[in-house]
Amino acid sequence: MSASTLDIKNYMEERRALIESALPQALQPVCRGAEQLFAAMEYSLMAGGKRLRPLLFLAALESIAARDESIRAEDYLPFACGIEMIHTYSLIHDDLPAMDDDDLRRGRPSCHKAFDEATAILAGDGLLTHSFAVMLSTPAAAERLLPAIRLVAEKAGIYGMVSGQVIDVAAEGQPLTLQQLQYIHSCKTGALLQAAVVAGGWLAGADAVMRDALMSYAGSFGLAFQIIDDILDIVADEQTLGKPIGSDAANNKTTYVTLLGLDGARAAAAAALADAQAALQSLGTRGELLAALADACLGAQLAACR
Ligand code: GRG
Repeated sequence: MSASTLDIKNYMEERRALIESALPQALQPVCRGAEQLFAAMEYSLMAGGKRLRPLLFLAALESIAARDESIRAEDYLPFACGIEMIHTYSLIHDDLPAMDDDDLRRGRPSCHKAFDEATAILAGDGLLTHSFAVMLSTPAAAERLLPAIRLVAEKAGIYGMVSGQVIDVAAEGQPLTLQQLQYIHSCKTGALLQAAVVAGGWLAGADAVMRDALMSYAGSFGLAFQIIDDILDIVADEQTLGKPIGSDAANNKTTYVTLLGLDGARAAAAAALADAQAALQSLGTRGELLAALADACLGAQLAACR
């Protein structure tokens, strides 16, 4: 294993540990009479996801901050946690019977199975709403914090994930072109990844050129991530994935694999990963951490897609 591989693994482990210890604090104190709601929020939030979005957020923050020692990852954990809370809410709602109707998530019963449907809906609502209070508690200057939060609100909401989900649900059972599929996923999955990365940039003082590079990196990262997710839905097993496999086919969904075949989907994922790396070029050495993260997260998964 090369030195740089070792470094990125250490980086990811250390940042993940920070995120894991900060997350439960975001749901304190418990509101009297709403113990079941808090239990459901904590159940889903602490179920052991990969913490990809907060990791990307911290990596972008630290990359742009470069040698500015006044920017320490520890101080930005509230923002990182808020992003993970939004992601977790989206998974809870996505699993509901009215949406994907999945019984398993992150290796255990989905929220509405472990609790009940009303509690799961409200746990999602609670995580989403409270995420903004948590992000606003980040000790950063308002001129950096507010645009970052606004970006998250737009990309997680009606100008990103929520609209992507609506279009996806409406398209169920209908054949889609590659272009339509890419549009849906750029909203549904890519937008929150973009928000995480570019918000990290905003908070570290990235200028417009840097933010463009980060946006483009995260867009391509999201595309590769989604194509790999489609491939894994076919080639992985339920235990590795922590959720049912074959759910795309069962839901009659057009995927990158149905449109391109397995080999074509692998090639498209590799091309998107290369685009993500290329987008970082204008950042020079500031792009190295994000490039290594893309390789560690996506390159490794892609290699496992055999
Ligand atoms: C309900 C508004 C609303 C939106 C839901 C993100 C989403 C939109 C649905 C998730 C459906 C899905 C399985 C999409 C594929 C890509 C994806 C987002 C996978 C889950 O993200 P990971 O792999 O999960 O980062 P962990 O559990 O590791 O955090």
